[in-house]
Amino acid sequence: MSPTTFAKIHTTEIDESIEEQDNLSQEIKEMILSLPRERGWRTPYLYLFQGFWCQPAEIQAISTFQNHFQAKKSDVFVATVPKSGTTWLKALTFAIMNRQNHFISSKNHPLLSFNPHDLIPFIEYTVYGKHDKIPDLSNILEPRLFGTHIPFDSLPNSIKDSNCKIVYICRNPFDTFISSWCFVNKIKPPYLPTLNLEEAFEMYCNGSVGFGPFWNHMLGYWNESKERPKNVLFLKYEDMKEDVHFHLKKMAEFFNCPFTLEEENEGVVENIIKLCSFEKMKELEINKIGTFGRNFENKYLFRKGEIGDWTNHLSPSMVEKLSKVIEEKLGGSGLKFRMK
Ligand code: PAP
Repeated sequence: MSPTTFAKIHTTEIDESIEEQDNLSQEIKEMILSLPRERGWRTPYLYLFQGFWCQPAEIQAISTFQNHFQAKKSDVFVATVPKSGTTWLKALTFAIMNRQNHFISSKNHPLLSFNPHDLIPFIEYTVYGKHDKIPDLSNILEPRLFGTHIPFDSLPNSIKDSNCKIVYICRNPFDTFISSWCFVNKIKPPYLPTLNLEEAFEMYCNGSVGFGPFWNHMLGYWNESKERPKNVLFLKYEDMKEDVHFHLKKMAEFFNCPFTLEEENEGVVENIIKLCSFEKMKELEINKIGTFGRNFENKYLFRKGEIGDWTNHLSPSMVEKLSKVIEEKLGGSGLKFRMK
């Protein structure tokens, strides 16, 4: 199907396609049909729900989550802009939080046989991803670890009012865009056309990308991290790449489980860094052949893992345009990125 054919789909066909989705409740179907929509990157449409763009199944899951989730003060959330280091941050968080049960140097460490997305499940795909069913979370061992791409404002009050911890990562928008564009072209369903770079770029700059606009996503967590630094830790991919040792210790302190001197002397910090490194994770069998979420291949989560790959893809006019968007939307916030 060509991009122009998408534009020509008649409204009644869209309505019918929503009606046919048996993973949506009637109430959600009706609500979705009233929302603004744009062409999606890897689905026919994205819908503007509570100020951010997402897919119908995500809207169903997020609504159930908002209506039913009860936070516990020991809960930990790994919150991210898609393609900004989620897999890495989940691996580091899991390794830090479970280091008493799973020794980092053990040959049986779960990170050697599971992808981080399986160890820290996504709220909107895994935990609440089954139609409108309310999952029983009472048997999960504490501290419970969850992942999410949901913007801060749309997290349930039960999380905002509790003392639980949210660790957030984002990445310079140039690299995030290229990483997203490459990923979507790998995992999109075969009936959708290849996502053209220029077209995807326009959508990204307009904010219409999953969980976007990216600036609102970042600012939501950025502002909250300033207000409640004990509850929201704001990290950047580039800072982590530059000094992962420092940030790993910062994370452990934030989670109230700092590394002891003994652990440091035994090399625990260094061993976590190695276990979760791009090179190590990319070479694991599970990450070469396994799948996650909706049958996406794990191998596509590990592409280059570099800062500045965008210089190989974007034209000078694209760089100028996105730089202007960044300046306009984030300029006054104090939030800055290393670009390469
Ligand atoms: P997700 O939102 O689909 O979960 P996410 O993990 O946030 O994806 O982002 C993937 C990016 O993180 C990829 O970047 P790239 O496309 O520019 O290469 C991926 O390579 C990078 N990445 C994955 N694991 C690691 C890691 N252990 N260390 C550093 N970067 C990583």
